[in-house]
Amino acid sequence: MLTVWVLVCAMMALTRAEALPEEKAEKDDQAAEIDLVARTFRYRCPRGWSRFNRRCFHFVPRPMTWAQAERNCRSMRGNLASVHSVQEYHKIQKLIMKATHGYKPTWIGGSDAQEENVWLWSDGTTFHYSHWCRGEPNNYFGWQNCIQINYGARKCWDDLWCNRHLPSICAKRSY
Ligand SMILES: [Ca+2]
Ligand SMILES: [Ca+2]
Repeated sequence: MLTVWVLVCAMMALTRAEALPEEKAEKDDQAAEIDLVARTFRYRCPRGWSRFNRRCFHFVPRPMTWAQAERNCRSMRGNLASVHSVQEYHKIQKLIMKATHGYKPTWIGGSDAQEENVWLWSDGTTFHYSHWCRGEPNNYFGWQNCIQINYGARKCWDDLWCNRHLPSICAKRSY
């Protein structure tokens, strides 16, 4: 008798599950969310991002203008990377080397577009560290307001025209 009752219950549950596909979708969403949380706590950065000094960094190979690159980072809840030490700079260079097998010129989040020679990071942090190449920033022809890294033989920083198309580095806080 008990067996029959269990069978009936199971069948009812099955029928119900079939009748309510939204409920199944909701369960799938929950499973995905649990999976995401598990992965987050394991890696502390989303997939494809590398952790360093409590931040996650991500190289974007597609060439874009500086503003497009910043907007693209924001769509992933980040900003173009700010850089605060030579260790961070080397970490970013390593990421680029790993992705491109070279030291490709790449946008980071510094610009002096608001006021000439007042450098600001797009993530709002203080601009205290820099790695300028000799003779840079030179604001060449008066319109160079965005920072490219890996410039020249010394792979240092240069101010460049913001409408040039370069790969970019995004950053956001790790969990
Ligand atoms: Ca400038
Ligand atoms: Ca320059």
